[in-house]
Amino acid sequence: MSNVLRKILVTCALPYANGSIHIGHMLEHIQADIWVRYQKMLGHEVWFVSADDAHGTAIMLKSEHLGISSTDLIKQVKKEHEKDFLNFKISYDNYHSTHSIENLHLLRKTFKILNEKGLIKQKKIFQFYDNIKKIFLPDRFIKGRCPLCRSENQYGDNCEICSATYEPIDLIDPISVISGEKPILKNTKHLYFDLPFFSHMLKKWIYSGVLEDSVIKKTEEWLKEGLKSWGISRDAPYFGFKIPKFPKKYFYVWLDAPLGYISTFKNLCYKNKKLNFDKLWNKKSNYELYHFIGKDIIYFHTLFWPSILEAVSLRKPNGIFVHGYVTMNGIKLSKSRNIKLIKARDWIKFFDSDSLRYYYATKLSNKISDIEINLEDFVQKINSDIVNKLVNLASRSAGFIEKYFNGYLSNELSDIELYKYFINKSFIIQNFLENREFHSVTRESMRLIDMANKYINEKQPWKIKITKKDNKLHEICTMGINLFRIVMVFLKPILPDLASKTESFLISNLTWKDIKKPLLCHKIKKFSPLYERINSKKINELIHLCN
Ligand code: NOT
Ligand code: ZN
Repeated sequence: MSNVLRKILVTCALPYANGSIHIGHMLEHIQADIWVRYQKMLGHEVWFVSADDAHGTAIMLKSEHLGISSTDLIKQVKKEHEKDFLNFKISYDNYHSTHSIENLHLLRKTFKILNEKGLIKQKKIFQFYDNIKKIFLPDRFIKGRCPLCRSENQYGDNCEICSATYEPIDLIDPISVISGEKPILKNTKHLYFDLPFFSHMLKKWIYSGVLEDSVIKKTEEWLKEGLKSWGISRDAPYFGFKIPKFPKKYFYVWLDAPLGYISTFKNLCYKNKKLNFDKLWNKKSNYELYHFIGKDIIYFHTLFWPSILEAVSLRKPNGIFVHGYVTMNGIKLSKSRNIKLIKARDWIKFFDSDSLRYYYATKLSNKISDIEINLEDFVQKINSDIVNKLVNLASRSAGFIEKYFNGYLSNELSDIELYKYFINKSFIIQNFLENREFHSVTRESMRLIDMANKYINEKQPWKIKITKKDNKLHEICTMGINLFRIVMVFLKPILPDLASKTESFLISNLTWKDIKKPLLCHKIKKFSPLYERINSKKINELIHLCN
């Protein structure tokens, strides 16, 4: 690994401000946070930001339903989201909102440039309209049978059963989700962004090393089908930013949402005067930019987003890191379907944050395959890996250090070769962390911990009599503590709470550069349990609360 210090901006997709963060959302924030913590540990300059995605029909309807204003709703929701992320130790440097002054200015500026470059066209279209609620219906508010496979209950834009994409007009027996009535077709005028203009650029860009193969494949399919111009306006009533000189029309939420990445950084620049906005976003920037997203929004990030950036002459991302859906008992924890979801704030009442972070890490890779949560498996895995293996190694060694050696580690290790073997694993673990192969980090760490525990078992320290001349017991237990310390450095980005308790127990910080030198002749604290076993009874209590 080179010693060159990198400058990096990392984002997570912006959560909608119309509901709570559930543990399905949390996957992405945990995944990105592990990567960010790792980069920060190496000393790189990393900025980690996200924001609430605060506009759109869903938010407007939700606030109406609650009898409060949309601005009040998004304020409340933002507070709740921020608390959730704090609870799961997601280390955002800035968490902002797309309903912000920075985003409004940026949106207007962007729109002006797009207009001046002739990239915005007007079109008259027919669109589904709910004549009872007096509102044009977004694709997600129309349901019907899929025109291709005829599955029932499919949204107006795509079929979740056969993955077909289509126009709402193509749906068989369409129904308004808002009133439950059959919508009418009504004509209206809208603004369109000339996406096809960027086809050539995109066809090159997707091969520039930014995307994983499976994501390239998906994008290739869309490009092959041919791009269509993209509607960026919506009719009133809508909650969002108004379009200048286009009465009763609003910017579509999907135009101002990605701009939220930029405006959130802009807002961070106000808070941190050392940061320079242009240095990061100009085309020759030496900052790296990475977006963590779910596979449901690949389209927006591999087609629209690079095109908008190209149009306004800003830099493009260096990587788009896509994860799969979280499923529970095989069911997708989707953001829009109305199934019972476990909210982050409920989860945290029963389990600590490290446990979910660890469990997700054992399943995360850089592939877009789905991630299955099984609550029994979760409890079993945490107790087995963290309690029985990892923390056990520390506790069994620390007992002797405390009892016979006044809390001091010996001045030599019992097995230097084994110590070196562990240290030599740093390289491969760093590679796994860099490439987001977190499941391999946990697997390899547990393999090492098993080796360390086996070593202690074989040496049977409990059978050793201590004599003044013989340091064997002291050195074996010091060995145990030192091997624990190495693995805790590997796991620190995944387990921030356990890592900070470990640092206080060892009276030493967990850093990559320091582990090359073992902790010797060093006083450690009296051992107090670093992690509490989790109880499978809590699963039922949690499920009960969520129902
Ligand atoms: N609120 C959206 C979602 O799917 C994500 C917006 C991300 C911003 O939850 N995007 N871009 N491009
Ligand atoms: Zn279908």
